[in-house]
Amino acid sequence: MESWAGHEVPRLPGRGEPLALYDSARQGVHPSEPADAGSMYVCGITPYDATHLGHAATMITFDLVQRMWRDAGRPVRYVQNVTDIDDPLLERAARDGEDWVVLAMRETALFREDMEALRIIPPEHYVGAVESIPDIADKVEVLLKDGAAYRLDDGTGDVYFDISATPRFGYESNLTREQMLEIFPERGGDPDRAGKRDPLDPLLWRGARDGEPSWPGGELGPGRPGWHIECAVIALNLLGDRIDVQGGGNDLLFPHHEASAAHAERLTGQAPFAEHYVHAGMIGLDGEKMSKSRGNLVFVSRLRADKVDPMAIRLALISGHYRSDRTWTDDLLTAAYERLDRWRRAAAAPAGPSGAELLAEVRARLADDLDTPGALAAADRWAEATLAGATDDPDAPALFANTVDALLGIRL
Ligand code: 5CA
Ligand code: ZN
Repeated sequence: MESWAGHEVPRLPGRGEPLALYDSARQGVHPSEPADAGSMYVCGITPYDATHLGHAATMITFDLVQRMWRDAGRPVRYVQNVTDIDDPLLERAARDGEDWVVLAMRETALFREDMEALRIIPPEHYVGAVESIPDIADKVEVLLKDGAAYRLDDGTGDVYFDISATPRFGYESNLTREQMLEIFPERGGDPDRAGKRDPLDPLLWRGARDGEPSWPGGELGPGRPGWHIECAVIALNLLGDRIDVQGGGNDLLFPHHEASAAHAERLTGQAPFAEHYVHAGMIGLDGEKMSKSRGNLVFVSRLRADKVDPMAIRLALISGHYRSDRTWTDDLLTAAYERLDRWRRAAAAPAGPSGAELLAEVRARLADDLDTPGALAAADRWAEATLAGATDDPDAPALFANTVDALLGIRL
């Protein structure tokens, strides 16, 4: 499907630093130095209640990865999906008496607008689950034939993945089986479904039901894809057997990314599927995770309609570290406006302290697992000295503006 429009990213002098990122599987910060192009798959929206600030924060996080790789001279291959068919989307459409296709199209269009406003560099491929159904059905068939999947014998046509088909199940999330069993039903899993070999086996293909949309599945029979196989197949098809970064919010640590990795690894015979499994923290409101089910959502489009500067939204969201769960408050936005104002005045100054040093510092902070609070502090120090009248470097204000534009996505 259509992605969104990109924008010019200024080129910075010299070469950026190699990026190190926290990998959930290895539970540590490790270099992410793709030999050639950096490949990244990010789990995108299920198109309803978009774009809330949690979605925005996660998309900004992976936008920073892309910016760092580019700055280090690497081309980037970036794929993002839209889960434009799944139970939660159908449930929301039914609740509101709306056609699910119309709901998905409208919300995806809104998401694209918000991404553009937030200056998120678009993915090379923006791919819907629906358009991927033939490919997904093919891969489910392969798993069935390979003995890694099984069909329930209750006449539904539902197909499940057998988690014992991979010896590594659990390596990505590092959760105990007890923890997995607790989380699984909270995140779309069905541990109590009769006929499954293991309660944690994830759904690969849901056989057609009356009143539900379905697609021809070849030998599988009509139905629609499960959630995890969607992301595994889209990533494999467009990025190859092994990717550098599998990204999303930390609500996807389990079962989504664990199961996607298991599917991909069984299909390719190669492990790990991703070099880095990178998870952004949850954005909350009033102490609770911002989520569709809780309904405590702040929308980017609502803020934009209220004439809030998207750059202030972006700056507010990156003022905390991407990995920490954090709370959205009006104070955060006020502080972001004050910072933007100081930065804009400093960028318009005739001179400032060394621009090269500022650039090196911002690069170094971001290269260390996207330390945005550290990068913002460095920019603040430079702006403060500039506003206090430092005159060392007449080229520094322009370089400062280009640095925060190229690396942080903040256009002054
Ligand atoms: N379509 C699936 C992924 S394949 C999905 O999780 N959709 S979503 O609309 O629920 O979320 C879209 C992206 O935003 C995911 O990467 C998810 O992890 C992330 N996300 C959802 N809620 C939050 C939140 N409160 N804070 C930060 N990120 C969030
Ligand atoms: Zn996904």
